[in-house]
Formats: sequence, structure tokens, C-alpha cells
Amino acid sequence: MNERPLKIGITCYPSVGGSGILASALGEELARRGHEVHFISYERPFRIAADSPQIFFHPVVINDYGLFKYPDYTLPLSVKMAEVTRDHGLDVLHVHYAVPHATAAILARSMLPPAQQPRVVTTLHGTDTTLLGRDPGYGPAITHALACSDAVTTVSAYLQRETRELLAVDRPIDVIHNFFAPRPPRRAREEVRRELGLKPGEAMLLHLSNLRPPKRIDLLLKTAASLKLRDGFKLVILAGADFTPFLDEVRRLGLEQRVIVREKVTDIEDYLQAADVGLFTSEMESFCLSILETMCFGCPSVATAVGGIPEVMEDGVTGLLVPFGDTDGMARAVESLIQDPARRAAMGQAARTRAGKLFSADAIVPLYEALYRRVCAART
Ligand code: GMT
Repeated sequence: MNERPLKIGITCYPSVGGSGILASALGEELARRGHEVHFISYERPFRIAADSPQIFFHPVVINDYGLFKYPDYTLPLSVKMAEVTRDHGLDVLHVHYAVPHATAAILARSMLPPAQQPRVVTTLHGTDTTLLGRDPGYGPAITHALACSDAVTTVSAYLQRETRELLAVDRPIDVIHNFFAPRPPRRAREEVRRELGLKPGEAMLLHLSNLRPPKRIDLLLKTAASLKLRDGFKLVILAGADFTPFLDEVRRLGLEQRVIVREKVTDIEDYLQAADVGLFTSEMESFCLSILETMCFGCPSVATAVGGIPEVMEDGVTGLLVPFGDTDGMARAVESLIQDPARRAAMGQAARTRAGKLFSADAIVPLYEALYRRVCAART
């Protein structure tokens, strides 16, 4: 039996960051599968083109009233969520990152008469549990929003366990891993390597992140400085934030000729296809979407064995995992891959296969569709 397409509202942080990238890709994939998707946020998510079919964007306007010392986003967001749900007959509000999106969705739902109320699906991405969940000023509000959601998902089994423990949540939580749907690169691999000034035989190490404290950029640079093949590599950092605070450390470690930074790159696929080894020194990751992005381009990674990373990478098969903080061990792991192109290629191939099998749009998006159908059926 053909089921009717759904109308889904998605709220996320629209800027560079794992949860926003995932939410944007999910919206695009749902629209491609015939559903109607409404993004509700303060800005259009940067990977969503203005003319995307079946995708609508509803901006939340924030007024800076003189009375408020701090501008409020939660209330105008909830009002916009209620308005879009009512005007477009949304079935589901799917919020990515609990704070403040889940609270706003619960409030929006209660503003509407029962017949117009949407189902609320909350996807936890990481620091909404591991950082804000521990904060007494946020924890109880997050726990309340999760209890009131029609479904809660986490992007890894690790995050499911953390959520149960830290937020004392005893309701069912579905694990739906992240996916990545790469776009075709716009430039040829050789062109990108030339732009980066890579010499023949020089290895390109790639790190992509928003540079926030859990990414431990200090340890990333320390690992690069520990590499004995001083002239055999360049570390390319695709920085989703200002890199200036790290420049002193680059100079102190004598890495000026080795580290290349590109800020706020949107065409990440150009660089992913050009990389030889991904490098990730995070102290915490619920998943690490960037590792998956490298896997999709047949690039093995060296990463810290923290949080959900071991669910994404298979140690010794798709890359190498090293205990957190062991920068010498990380440097040795990177060198072993630089010096063995055949092993690197085999791991890259295994990474690409694993990404396609477990973390592709085709593997993951139907799980979200089934979840939406389940919550919609539960209250009819
Ligand atoms: O660290 C980020 O990229 C931001 C953060 C977010 O919520 O936007 O990332 C979290 O969500 C990503 C997408 O699900 C995960 O890949 C990251 O591992 C996770 N970050 C942390 O847990 C620190």
C-alpha cells in the first residue's frame, strides 16, 4: 500500500556544525523521497539552496526588546513552529539538538488544539547531553522536553547510554546513526592539491571541525609536531570557526610551513577527495560526522577512541584508533599510514564500503521515515 507523503518541520542550528549538516541532509533526502519539508530556524541552513523543490524555509524573527538583557529565541521559535504547523498541517516537528529546540517544540505543540498538534521527535547530537545535560541550569529542562517528546533518538549507542545516565531518562530512545550523502566535488583532485601547494609524494592530512574545545586542536597540532617525517606532509584544517586563536601555537611548534587553514569552506567534498589521512584528536564525540565524511571518499582516519567514534570506525580495518591524549601514538599511527600506501588504500576502500553499508542516506533515512510513521500512528 502506498503511504501518503508526510509534512515534516525541521529545526536545527543552521551554521557549520555536525547537527545542522545532518539535519539539512535529512531534509534534502526526505524531500527527494516525496515528503514536504519545512525548515524553521533563524537562518536558512547553509547547504539548502533557495530553490530546492519540496523544501520551504520559515525564518524566526528575533526582536531585541530594551527590557531584555538577553534576547530570547525560544519563545519566537515556538510561536513560529506552532504557526507553520497550523498553516501547513505538519505531521511532525523534528528538532535537532535539544536546547532550546525541543522545549520550543513541546511549547508549540501545547499552543495548538489537539487536532492540529504535531508529533515531536527530538534527536540528541552530543553536547546537548554531555555538556548541557550536566548543567543544573539546563538539565531538568532537557529531561522534561525528552519526556514530553513523542520519540527521542541519539546518533550513537554511546550517546543513548550517556543520556540515560546523565539525564536519568527511562523512556525508550532509538539509536539512529548519522549518515552522509556526499555531493560531487566541483574541482579535480589534482587541482585542489595544487591549490594547497602539496608537492608530489607529500601526504595530505585532513582535519575538519568547528574548532570547539572538545576537538582539542592543541593535541592536533602537537600530533603534527610529533611526526618525524617533517617534510613529508601537510596538515589541512577546514575550520568552521576563526583559527586565529591557534596561530601562536602553530608558530611555537614550528609548523608554519606544514599547516594550511581554510576557514568556512562549504565545498568540503573538494578537499575530502584530495586527502590521504583524516586526523581527529577529540576528547569527546558522540559520533564525529567528519570521520564519516572522510570515509565516504575512501580516506582512512587516525582518531581518538572516544565516545561514539568506535561505532563509526573499525580499528585496524577502516582506520586506526588511539587512546585519547597519546599524541606520540597518534603520530606513529599517522606515519604508519603515510609510509604504506597499499595499506592506506585498502583501509580507505574498507572505509568507503562501511560508510555505504551502514551510514548512507539509503541505510539511514528509511529509519527516520519509519519512526515518523510510528509516532503518527501511535496517536491516531
Ligand atoms: O561538534 C560539533 O560538530 C557540534 C555538535 C553539534 O551538536 O552540532 O556535534 C555533535 O553532533 C555531531 C552530529 O551528530 C556529531 O558528529 C558530533 O560528534 C557531536 N559532537 C560532540 O559530541 C562533541
